[in-house]
Amino acid sequence: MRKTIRSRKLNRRDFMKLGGGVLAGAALTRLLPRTLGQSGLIAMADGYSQVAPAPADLSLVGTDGWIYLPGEVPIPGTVNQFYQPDDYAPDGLTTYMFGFRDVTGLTDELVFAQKMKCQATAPLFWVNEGQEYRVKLTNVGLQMRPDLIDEHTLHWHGFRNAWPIFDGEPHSSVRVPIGRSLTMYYQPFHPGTYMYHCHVEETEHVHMGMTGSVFVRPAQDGTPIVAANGKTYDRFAYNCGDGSTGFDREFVLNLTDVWAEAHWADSHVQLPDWTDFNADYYLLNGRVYPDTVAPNGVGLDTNTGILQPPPGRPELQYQPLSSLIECEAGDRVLLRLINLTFGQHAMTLPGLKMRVVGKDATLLRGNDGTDFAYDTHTVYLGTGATVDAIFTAPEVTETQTYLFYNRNFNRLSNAGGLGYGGQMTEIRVHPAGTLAPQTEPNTNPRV
Ligand SMILES: [Cu+2]
Repeated sequence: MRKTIRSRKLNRRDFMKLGGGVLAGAALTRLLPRTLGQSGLIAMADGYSQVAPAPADLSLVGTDGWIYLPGEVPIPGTVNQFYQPDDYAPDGLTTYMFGFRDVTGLTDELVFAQKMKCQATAPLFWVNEGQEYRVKLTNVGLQMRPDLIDEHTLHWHGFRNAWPIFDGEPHSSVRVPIGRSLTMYYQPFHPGTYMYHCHVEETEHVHMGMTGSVFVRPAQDGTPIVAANGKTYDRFAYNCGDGSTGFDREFVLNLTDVWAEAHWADSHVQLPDWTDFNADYYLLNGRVYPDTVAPNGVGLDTNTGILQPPPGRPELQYQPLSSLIECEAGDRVLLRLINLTFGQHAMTLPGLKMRVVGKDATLLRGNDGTDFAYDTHTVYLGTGATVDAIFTAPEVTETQTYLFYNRNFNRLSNAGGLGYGGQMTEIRVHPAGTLAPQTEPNTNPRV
C-alpha cells in the first residue's frame, strides 16, 4: 500500500512569483493555484484522499483502569481512610490509572469492551528502521470519569522525523475524541530507544499512566559482525559498524511513579494540586519490587479481549510486563532504560559494569568517529531521557543474582512500608546451556 509521492520544492523563483502575486492583488487567484499545484503539495493531498486506509500494524485503545500496588497510604487527619488502596478499586486491585491497551485483532465491539481495562505501562512495541507503520488509537473514554471529555494522543517522544499532524502534541496535531479512532503514520529513520505517551493534559495523563516504551531496530540488524570480543552478533542497538552495540538479550526498563493522592483524587472526582506532587511508588514497567521479577502476562485472548494475567498472579492482570533479567555466562545484555517520571534517577548495578553506548536514541559516537561510550555501574536518567547500556554476564558455575536498583533509597520502598520495594529488579546469570536464544525483549526462554 506504499504510495510514492512526487514532490518538488518551491524554489526561490516560485517564492518571488508568490510574493509578486500578493502584491499584484488581482493576479493572486490565477497565480496561486498554479504555483502551489506545481509544488506537489496539492498533488499529495489529492493522492491521500484517494487512498483507502491501510490496516493498522498496531491498534491501541485509550481508557482508564485499575492496577495492583502493595502497601497503604493514609489520608492525613483521618482514621482508617486511605488514598491507597483506593476504596473504589475492584477486588484484588488498588490503584486507579489512565492508560493504553493493545487491541490489535479485536472486533470493534471487543475494543469498546476494554473500557476501564487499561494496563500499566502501555504496550511495548518495536519497529524497524526505514519501514512504514500505521498505529491506530481508539479513545473509548474514562469509565470512572464521565465528566472528563479528554481526547488522547500518542506522542512518540524524541522521534526526530515526526509529521506534526501525527506527533500527538495537541497544539499542532489531531487529537482523538471519545468514541473515535485515528490511524497515525510513522517511518522511523533513527534507531534507538524511545518512549511514547499521551500529550493531552499531559501532567495528568502522563502521571496517571498513559506512558509506554518503543524502540527502533537498526538497519544493520541481520548482518553478522565480529565484535572486538571475538564473538559474532547479528542484533544491535545502533548501526555501529563494528559490533560494539551487538547483544544476545535485551530488556526494556521503563521508570514511572505513582502519587497515590492524585490517583485517588481522579477516581473520586477531586482536583489534585500538582504543586504538592510527592510520589509514593516508583515503578519499573508498571510494577514495584518484588512484583517486578514476577513473570510476564500470558497475553491477549483475541476471542474474548481478556488480558491474561501472569501465572498465579491474577492481581497483575493489567501490569503484564516483567523486569526480570536472566542471561547466561558470557552473554551481552542490552538494557534499554527509559525515565517517564517527574524527576532524575540513578540506577545502579553493583558488581557488574555497564557500557553506555547510546543516549536519547543516539549512538555515543562523534561525527569524526570518536567513541564516547563509557563504562559505569550507575546510569543517570533525566526526565524524558533514555539510555542504552550493555553489560557482559560474568562466567559462573551456578546461578548468581545481582540487584539492579534506584540508588535513592526513598525509591526502594512501597509507600514507605517495610522491606525492599520500588524500582528494583534482579539479574540472574546462569551457567551456559540454561536458556534458549531470546527472540523478544523482556523474555527469558528456557532450553
Ligand atoms: Cu490522554
